[in-house]
Amino acid sequence: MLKLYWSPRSRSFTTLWLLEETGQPYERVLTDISTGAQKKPEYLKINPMGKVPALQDGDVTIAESAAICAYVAERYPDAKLAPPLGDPKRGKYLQWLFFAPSCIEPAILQAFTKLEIPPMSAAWGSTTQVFDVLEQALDKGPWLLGDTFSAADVAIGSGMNFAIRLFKMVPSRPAFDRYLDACAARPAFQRAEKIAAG
Ligand SMILES: N[C@@H](CCC(=O)N[C@@H](CS)C(=O)NCC(=O)O)C(=O)O
Repeated sequence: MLKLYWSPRSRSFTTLWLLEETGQPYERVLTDISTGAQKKPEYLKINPMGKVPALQDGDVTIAESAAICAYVAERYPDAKLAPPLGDPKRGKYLQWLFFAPSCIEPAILQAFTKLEIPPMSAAWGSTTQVFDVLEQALDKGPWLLGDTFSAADVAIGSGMNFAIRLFKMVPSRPAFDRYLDACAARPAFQRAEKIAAG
C-alpha cells in the first residue's frame, strides 16, 4: 500500500486530494512540520530536502508534490487522472502539471513578497503573465483540459486555493472563483480538507 508522509496545513494537501481522487487505500504517516519531524534522520532518507509531502511505494520513494501527482496518476490509470500515452490531451496535461511548480508557485511567492525580478530572467515571466495565462486557459473550463479533470487540476487548483482562499496572497478573478468553486465541490477535495485540517 502507498504511504504518504504528510503534515497538517501544508502543501501535503495536493497529494492528499490526489490520493483521495484515486479511491484507493493508502497509509498516512503524520510528519508534523511544527515538531521538526521532517528534519529527523529517518525522514531525511525518504526526502533529503526535509520537506513534506513524500510518498513511498515499496522500495520507491518520491518527493515533490507535482511528481507525486504524476506518479500516482500513472499508478492508478483506472482513476483517469491523466490522459493515457498517445492521447492528444497528454501534451497539455503535462504542460499544466509542470506549470504548477515552475510558474504558479514562484508567481504566488513573488506576489506575496513583492520581489522585483526582470521578467526576461524569471523562468515564470511575471506574476501578471502567469495569472493571465492561467485565466485564459480556464476560459472554457471547467477544467484545464476542458471537460476532462486531471492531476494537473489538483496541482494547480490546490496551489491557487492555498494562495487565494486560505492565505489571501493573491487577488482572485472571476475565472479563478469559478475554478476554485469547482475544485471545492469535489468530494475528494472535501475529504482531503478535513484530513489536512489535522
Ligand atoms: N517543492 C515541494 C515543497 C514542499 C514544501 O515546501 N513543504 C513545506 C510545507 S508546505 C515543508 O515541508 N516545510 C518544512 C520545512 O521546510 O522545514 C513540493 O511541492 O512538494
